Amino acid sequence: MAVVFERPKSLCDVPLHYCPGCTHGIVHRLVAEVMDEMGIEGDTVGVCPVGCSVMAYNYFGCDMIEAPHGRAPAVATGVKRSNPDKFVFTYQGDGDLAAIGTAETVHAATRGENIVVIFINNTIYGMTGGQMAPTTRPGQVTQTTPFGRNPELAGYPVRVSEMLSTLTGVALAQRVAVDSVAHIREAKKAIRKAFENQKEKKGFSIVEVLSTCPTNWGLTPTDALKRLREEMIPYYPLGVYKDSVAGGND
Ligand SMILES: Cc1ncc(C[n+]2csc(CCOP(=O)(O)OP(=O)(O)O)c2C)c(N)n1
Ligand code: SF4
Repeated sequence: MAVVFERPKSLCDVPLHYCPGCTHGIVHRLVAEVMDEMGIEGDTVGVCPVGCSVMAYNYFGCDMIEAPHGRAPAVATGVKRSNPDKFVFTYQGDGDLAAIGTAETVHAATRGENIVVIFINNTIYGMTGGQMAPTTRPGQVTQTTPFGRNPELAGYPVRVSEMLSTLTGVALAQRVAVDSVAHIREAKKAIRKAFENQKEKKGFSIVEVLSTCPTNWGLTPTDALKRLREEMIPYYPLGVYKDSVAGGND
């Protein structure tokens, strides 16, 4: 019988610990499919964050390192510089990348480190119980903003792709989403492009993936996807913010 669907080789055959309906699993699969297609599983080092994806080292079949507290781009820098022939990627949530690790992210990007950053923006601190993240939208209810995020008190969200797109060292800054099959396909293309950029030594490539956290949003998986589509995408428009290869803003 023809096989029409199977687990990518680069994804370990173990149950994921993510909550039902969480889209971390979809993004894991896309990264693993790209590694399979490029045949690079044995030549890739992934760097994990703090946050719900802390245990991604149990799920990807390539070599993995854990980098606590937002330091993933710094660790990835060291790995890549000492092993320039390896593919190196980080996998980070918005608390890890855009709060605890803002400095590491911005400076790795501005140095043009030849790494891939997979950035999961679910607008909340998932692992620690749903506190406000830098990416929490104005008005969004979280554990620490029970009346909705008030920009007068908490400031405005960080738009990571837009911000990084202004930096010369960045080769690719693209925002995608995983709320529909069409968007998941686009997300995979962006991840593939980021890894191809690394192969061609183009510099820093970030793919921001708008994702769900049904548990801390207090929504069913279906309603979480609806929120992603109807509330998050209008606030965080999808698209390529910088593509130096295709004649971006440098
Ligand atoms: C400096 C510091 N502050 C707070 C924490 C606690 N902490 C661990 S994970 C996490 C939230 C991570 O959220 P995010 O990166 O958005 O990932 P998610 O769990 O949503 O996938 C926090 C606040 C920490 N580890 N270090
Ligand atoms: S808490 Fe949120 S981000 Fe974490 S696994 Fe559950 S649904 Fe996913």
